[in-house]
Amino acid sequence: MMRASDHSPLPDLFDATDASPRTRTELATGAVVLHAFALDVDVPLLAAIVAVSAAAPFRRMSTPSGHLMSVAMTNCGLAGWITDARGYRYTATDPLSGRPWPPMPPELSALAHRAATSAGLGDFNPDACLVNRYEPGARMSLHQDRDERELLHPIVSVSLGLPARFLFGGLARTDRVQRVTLAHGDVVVWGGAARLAFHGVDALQDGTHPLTGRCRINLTFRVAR
Ligand code: MD6
Ligand code: FE
Repeated sequence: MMRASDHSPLPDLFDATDASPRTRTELATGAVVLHAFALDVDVPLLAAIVAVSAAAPFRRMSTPSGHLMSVAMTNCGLAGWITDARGYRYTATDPLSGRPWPPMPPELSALAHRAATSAGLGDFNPDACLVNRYEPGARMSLHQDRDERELLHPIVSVSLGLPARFLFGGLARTDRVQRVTLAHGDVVVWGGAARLAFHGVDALQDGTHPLTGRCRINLTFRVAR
């Protein structure tokens, strides 16, 4: 007997022609996980990230309160997100080099645009891509993304490498938190009423991924300015 979990071509054909609930998880109104959406471009995405990090290396930044973040970061695009003693903000240049952040590789912006369209969140043209690298034990505490000028644009988030448990709460820090596993190739598109939802990432479990090794890479695309 054929089941949806068998590797027959039939389920994929259906996936291509309807918004199958099997391939999407709605976290809230305006926030959806597109499972495996980036799987067909994982190798070119990772190659582009290697090139970006050769020009603007991953580094651990300090929060305004002086804590070193466990996640290492870099950026590409016209604007890059940073944090230091002066606060959280977007800059046009990499403070390590004084040079502009590397341009956003077209395969990255194309994927982000395609994901926002697929989620029904419109014509998305990001100017910022924050690249997060998690090694085992690295985590991101509960936060809101509110450093962008216009909060009406969605955010597109791409997960590559080791899986992580993503925490998704509500508009108040104390609201109940849902946990969802983000696996290699999963894309979260989020905007509208959910744009200011609190969220975070549990400490990364140790493991080895065939493409990234012992880490998880997350890309978040935004319209920052
Ligand atoms: C991460 N993501 O998944 C961290 N923020 O590693 C985020 O902080 C995030 O995935 C806003 C929208 C989507 C996200
Ligand atoms: Fe965030």
